[in-house]
Amino acid sequence: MFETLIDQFQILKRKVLGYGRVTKKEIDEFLKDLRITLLSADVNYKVVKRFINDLRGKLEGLPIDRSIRPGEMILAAVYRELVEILGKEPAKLTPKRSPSIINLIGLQGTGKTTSAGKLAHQFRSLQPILVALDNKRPAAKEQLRRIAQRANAHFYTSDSDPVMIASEAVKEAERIGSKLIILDTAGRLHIDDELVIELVEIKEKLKPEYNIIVVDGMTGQDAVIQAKTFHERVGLDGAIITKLDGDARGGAAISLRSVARIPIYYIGVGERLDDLEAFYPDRIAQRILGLGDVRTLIEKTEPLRAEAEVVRKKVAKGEFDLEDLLSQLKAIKRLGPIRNLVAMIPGMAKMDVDEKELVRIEAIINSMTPKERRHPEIIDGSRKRRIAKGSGTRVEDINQLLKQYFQLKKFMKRHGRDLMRRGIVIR
Ligand SMILES: Nc1nc2c(ncn2[C@@H]2O[C@H](COP(=O)(O)OP(=O)(O)O)[C@@H](O)[C@H]2O)c(=O)[nH]1
Ligand SMILES: [Mg+2]
Repeated sequence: MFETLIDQFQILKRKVLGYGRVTKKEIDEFLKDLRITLLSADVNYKVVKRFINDLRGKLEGLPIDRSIRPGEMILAAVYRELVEILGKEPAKLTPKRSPSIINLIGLQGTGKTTSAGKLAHQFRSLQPILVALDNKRPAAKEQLRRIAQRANAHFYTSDSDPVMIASEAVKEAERIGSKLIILDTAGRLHIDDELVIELVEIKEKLKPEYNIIVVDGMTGQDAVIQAKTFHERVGLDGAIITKLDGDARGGAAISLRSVARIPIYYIGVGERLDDLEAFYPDRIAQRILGLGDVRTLIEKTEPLRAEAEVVRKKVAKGEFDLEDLLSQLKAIKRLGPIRNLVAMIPGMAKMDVDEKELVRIEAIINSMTPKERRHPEIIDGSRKRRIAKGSGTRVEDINQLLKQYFQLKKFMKRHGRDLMRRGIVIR
């Protein structure tokens, strides 16, 4: 499962972790690779488009810190976005009513009957009863009977029409003390009106607690379309995606949530009764990204992300002080966007190219007291001489830095918000 993505991400990761700094060029290149990776895993193209767009916005605002490689920040952002697209919080199937009814819906061969057995096994403490509603295919009923036997579950069927069989099963459940009724409905090769009418009727008469579509993950985008169509025509509470053990790409699992807009409860990963896994967006994202320690990465990057947001707002309003400027300057070596920005400011172009200049500015600011950094306007002649001495520079250098700072501040006050809106980020 997800082998295609896991392999591709290994390559992408190696590349991205090698980035010394991240400019628009690297971001563009990375997103292009990522796009191809997702498409080749059969992720729905609309989902890919949204994924890339959202991610671009986040990457352009990436916080910078010396202790974290830019590539790590990128991967953390990808991870967050992936969790988001997979549904963020895990959807839990928890039968509460007594008896509760789980109604399994889906086309033929998707794995309904198999999944019915898996659910019976999963919820064995509720003494489930499996109910065969497929009157068209006697073999289907026989298959469920055998699976019920294997799962040690009750079994019920009759020759009545499907809605009647289900109602009879409710009575049977009450009689034998079963707290969970699992309906294995008829499947078809295609979604047709007759099937939809039957399913809607079952829904209205029995009011199942969960109406769940079972789709075959190996059919990729077909599975996603089925979920969407059944949801539109019948109304669903969630999905089970089966046969993901056989699908190396896993595009259905990644797209379904955001295309069909229903949660994924479980994935089927084999033919045995216990080959059913709860669907945890964060664990899936971790599996795909191959980051065993993705949690550590997130813990490491999260505070930074929050802090960067604060600085970003300060800068945008032109409210930054020399302390902020210092941290921004430290980032310059790594970051492209600030170069672009700085180059636009009259008299600031020099700061862009000269790395030695950066070192000097750093030394100057380091020689200031915290109060001076926060309120550069208090720096008078004698303070300038002291700072120059402390940093091994000349008073002219101090004057020039302060002039640049006040210019930048004025500039940002006037244009900061606009620049941010246009996606030019200074940090
Ligand atoms: N590998 C694998 N096979 C599955 C899975 N779920 C179902 N199958 C197989 O898919 C086939 C069709 O399943 P079945 O439950 O009869 O589908 P139904 O027509 O929807 O009831 C059977 O051969 C199952 O053993 C799964 O998660 N993984
Ligand atoms: Mg079946």
